[in-house]
Amino acid sequence: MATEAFQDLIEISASDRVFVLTGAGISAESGLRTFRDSNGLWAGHRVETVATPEGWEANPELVWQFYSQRRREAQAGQPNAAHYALAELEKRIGDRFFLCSQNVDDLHERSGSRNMVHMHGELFKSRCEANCGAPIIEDSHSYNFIREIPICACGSRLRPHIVWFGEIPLEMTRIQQEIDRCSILVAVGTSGAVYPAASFVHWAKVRRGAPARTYYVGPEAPLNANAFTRVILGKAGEKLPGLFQPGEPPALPGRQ
Ligand code: BV8
Repeated sequence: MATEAFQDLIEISASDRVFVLTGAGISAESGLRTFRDSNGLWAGHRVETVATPEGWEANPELVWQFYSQRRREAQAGQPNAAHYALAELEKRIGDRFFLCSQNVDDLHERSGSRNMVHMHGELFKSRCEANCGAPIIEDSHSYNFIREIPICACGSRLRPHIVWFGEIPLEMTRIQQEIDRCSILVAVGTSGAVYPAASFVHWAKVRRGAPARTYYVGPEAPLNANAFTRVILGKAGEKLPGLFQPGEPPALPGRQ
């Protein structure tokens, strides 16, 4: 792992496929708290209390209040330069770009990202806890003043459409496929504390064919820093604009 800070440039050839993994750090400059910073999201809450199925069973009202607060913060936040830089890269390289976010906010979508998944769920969606078959509900209003748990048409409780600890992340088959075919993996703003997301950099190095080039962008080295080809130290909003250097696609035959 090299940590040159001088040459912050990721060259992308016309055949490179780019897999981007984002974590809470990419939304930090939008005013959303991360998890493990000192005044982080978990401040005042134990993970087990608000982000596990057991915590939900024990105190669903507290869990709904925790996610209502997260919704309010996310609604107040605006995408930052890092979100826009990824949306711009996607525009430039099209379907050779894939974004996997650990974040449950909607800042990537609001900045224009399209080819993406939320492996840990989405803040503004709720679902029937009994999986009765009712569709996942898009609810942009936050449950600000929850007094009773919202109820599904089948009579079961609605729960946040969030992947809690101990639950299986979403879209893992698609994620594995995209890692297998990427030649560049870029992780942005994630501490490498949570699995399986923290393993993606390892998967990208043992994929079929040549190991992918792997980069981390953030102000401090993540726990899995040694796995990256290069660690680019700095804030996402400062480093991502201008970081990617896509090569021009080959001119179509007959066109000059
Ligand atoms: C799974 C939704 C199996 C909630 C989240 C025992 C029992 C059961 C499971 C386990 C176990 N032991 C270990 C596990 C696995 C467990 C796990 O990893 N636990 C950890 C604590 C050890 N994982 C799971 O349970 C997962 N499920 O394993 O199922 C399986 C696996 C594969 C295939 C099939 C089945 C499910 C985990 C999902 C939990 N849900 N989120 C919610 O949001 O409320 S996790 C939550 O924390 C986030 O979503 C994120 O993914 C994760 C890590 O947070 P980060 O994004 O990294 O944020 P953090 O604060 O940590 O770091 C911020 C970083 O940003 C810092 O590095 C900082 O330097 C940087 N930064 C700050 N400012 C900036 C910046 N970077 C750039 N620019 C800036 N300006």
